[in-house]
Amino acid sequence: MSTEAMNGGELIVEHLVANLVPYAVGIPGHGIITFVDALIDRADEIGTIMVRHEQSAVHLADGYFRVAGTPLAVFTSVGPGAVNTLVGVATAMADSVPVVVLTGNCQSYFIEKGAIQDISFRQPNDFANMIRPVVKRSWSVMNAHEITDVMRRAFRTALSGRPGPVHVELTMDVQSAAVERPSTSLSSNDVLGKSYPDPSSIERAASAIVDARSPVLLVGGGVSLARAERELVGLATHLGIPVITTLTSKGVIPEDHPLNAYYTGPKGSTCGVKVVKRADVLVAVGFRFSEWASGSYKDGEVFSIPPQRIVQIDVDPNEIGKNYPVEVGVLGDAQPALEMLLARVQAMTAARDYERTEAFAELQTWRTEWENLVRAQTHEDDSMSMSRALADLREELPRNGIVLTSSGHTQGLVYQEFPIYEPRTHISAAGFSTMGWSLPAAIGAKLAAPDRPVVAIVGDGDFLMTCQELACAVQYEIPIVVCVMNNSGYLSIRDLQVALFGAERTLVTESSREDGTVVETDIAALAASFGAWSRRVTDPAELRQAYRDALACGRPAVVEVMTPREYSKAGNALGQWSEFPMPENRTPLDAR
Ligand SMILES: Cc1ncc(C[n+]2csc(CCOP(=O)(O)OP(=O)(O)O)c2C)c(N)n1
Ligand SMILES: [Mg+2]
Repeated sequence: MSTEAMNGGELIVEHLVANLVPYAVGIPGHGIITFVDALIDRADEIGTIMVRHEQSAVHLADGYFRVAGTPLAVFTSVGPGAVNTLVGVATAMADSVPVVVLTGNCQSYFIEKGAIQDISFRQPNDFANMIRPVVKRSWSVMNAHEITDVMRRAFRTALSGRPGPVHVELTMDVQSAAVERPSTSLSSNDVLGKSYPDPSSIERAASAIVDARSPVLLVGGGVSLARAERELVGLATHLGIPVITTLTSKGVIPEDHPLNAYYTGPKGSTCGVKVVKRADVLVAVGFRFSEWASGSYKDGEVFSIPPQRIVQIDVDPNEIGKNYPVEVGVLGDAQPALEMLLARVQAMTAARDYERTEAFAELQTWRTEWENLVRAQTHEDDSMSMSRALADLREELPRNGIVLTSSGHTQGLVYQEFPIYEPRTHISAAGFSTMGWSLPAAIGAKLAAPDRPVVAIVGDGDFLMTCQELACAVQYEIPIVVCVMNNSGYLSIRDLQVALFGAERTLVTESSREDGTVVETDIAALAASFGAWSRRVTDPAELRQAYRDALACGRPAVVEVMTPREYSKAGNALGQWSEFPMPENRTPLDAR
């Protein structure tokens, strides 16, 4: 391709187009306006989406990636617009989701002089310092001739190894400077390959697994990200290994598969904990031994290492052996690693007739035991509850429907109670549990999967943090469904206050006046004001019709479910957080 003159903004758009980025999402301002102008002429190749808050732009891109597997670009102006991305970027970082964030900057020659919205309070150009801890890498482009090198590095960094968000800051003069279009390809896709593990580590892992008396697969978000579900289920079924999943991997093996062993940890499942305790070898794949999955790292609570031994596969060397000593470490992408592992295991031993074993029968007993506990909660009686509302939603949602959660009671309840059957149909702000994530992320998920129903399941507090993005969904006619469990408050935290400190010690968690009267937001009316379809449901008998109508209406839709406020009917009885540092002068409630 020949070189041609263009401006910096146009060259950046050229990079996005070459990397097949389908949408640029954001809010313009003077600091990014030349880049935005360059998008106009490329509208056939890259779409644009206007959001109502920059945090939502990143969440939207995050939701898109988790379903589509390819990144979007986010753009913001300088100053507050850029700073507004931080929660979004941190959320993406916590779950290893790539997003390319472009923020504007003032003129390079005005940095530190007092230019409008410049962030140079303590050091020049400090926004990069703000965002650095929550991105894989940040670049401040001060000269237009750096654009191509930086954009190439940005895409490669975001997408290679353990993926994650990256940041590129562009001064106003960089965007408007004359540059030449490079004659070489701008696409990063043709240079990136998967990280293959060392075959000798695969050999050792295969031996450890084949020789194990009772192995268990601990599967984390790395398997969802690598789309390695086929290889995972292949390995599990060849040897009859139970599979434990997490918030980021729920559904990589269908939850009605007999080898699915649900979740570990006190906020996981009884089944998962029993399966893990029985195991001698823990095969962790893209699994970071988080606090919840590990039972707050208390020896014997979930894991006992040693005597339990670990085979750990991860694309990030920092994860291998981070929390527990590892017998075999395999450094590599979960997809090729599991593929190679399966091939070695198949060469070492024939498929095992696991369905006749005692261990399998035990697993089925434990699965049923857990499913009965869940059923007791979802079908306790005929009254309204979050669990009941979720069970009815599951009945109306096809197996390939996508649900999103972010925080509060809904995140835990959907994790524990809502059966998921296909990979990446349960997507959650797992590591950061960010209120406000689900609604904008659902818009992104729906863009990635326009033919499947997409439902954000949120509490009222979660919804009210980003509800303005209903305007975005209405503007672009993106028919997401938002199911809001309205209990007028931050009741999961209120319930924590009650559980730890007592019923009389709740504060700033209930939306009520001093005299106790509840201040209720009419969420259905609020949704209607944005132009969305909406319905408030108080009678549980009307839930299923409301979901049916919302899913069929073809517009952005909000089902507001009025759920109980009393402790403990408000939330979840299926397990609690096991490690809370009580104030030393207080006794936990249950010990009083
Ligand atoms: C941005 C953000 N702020 C604060 C928290 C801490 N937090 C976790 S759950 C929660 C309450 C959520 O309220 P709501 O969405 O109404 O759900 P509910 O607890 O009532 O089920 C809070 C404040 C958080 N996770 N994210
Ligand atoms: Mg609430």
